[in-house]
Amino acid sequence: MAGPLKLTFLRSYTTVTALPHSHRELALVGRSNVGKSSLINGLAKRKKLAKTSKTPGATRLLNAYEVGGENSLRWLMDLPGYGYAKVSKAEQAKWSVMLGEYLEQRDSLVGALHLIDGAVGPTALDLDTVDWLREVGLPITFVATKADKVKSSLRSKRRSEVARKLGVERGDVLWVSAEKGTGIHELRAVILTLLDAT
Ligand SMILES: Nc1nc2c(ncn2[C@@H]2O[C@H](COP(=O)(O)OP(=O)(O)OP(=O)(O)O)[C@@H](O)[C@H]2O)c(=O)[nH]1
Ligand SMILES: [Mg+2]
Repeated sequence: MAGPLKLTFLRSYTTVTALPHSHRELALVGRSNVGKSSLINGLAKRKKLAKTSKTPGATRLLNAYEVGGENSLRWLMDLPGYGYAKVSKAEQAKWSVMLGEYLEQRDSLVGALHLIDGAVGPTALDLDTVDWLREVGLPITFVATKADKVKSSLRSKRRSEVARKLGVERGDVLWVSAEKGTGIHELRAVILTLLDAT
């Protein structure tokens, strides 16, 4: 079982070109409010490492967290969520350009952890994003969040449904709850393996 990840917040960046060198990097991708920042806190077992909020749009920049020791050059990136309707069109466009450039151009990026709200299931925008990530050729690890919000009687059916919509096998979606800690050990192990940090 993987214990809490040692995560250190490095800095926030506005553009991919401003990012310094890293060796291997993983990005948390997902709709605004899906639970990306909460997951960072859950992985580190710290409450206030990443800023979370009930109001979507809490994360507005590319936030770099170092995984493991100082200068491990293995990073986990907390990114702004997509699909937050309440910010202006201009602001949304700015974010999507920033995200797109980052995901397409970051050389050390080894994959995306694509978060899907387990209680809601994949939205049309999630599925568009999956298509786009597949086109870019970025390996995707699917993580269904907020597992605690799915009634236990519905869980099995929901797992199959979510996987089917994403076009993967049931076992290819990792179900987690940042609130209850479900699946977090497994996700830590997956992250360490992908970052070659074990
Ligand atoms: N029940 C439950 N709620 C959760 C869980 N994870 C996150 N939330 C709630 O979902 C809301 C959004 O969480 P964030 O972690 O801020 O979401 P985000 O994806 O970082 O959002 P943006 O920064 O806006 O893109 C908060 O109110 C969290 O408390 C979970 O595992 N279970
Ligand atoms: Mg956030």
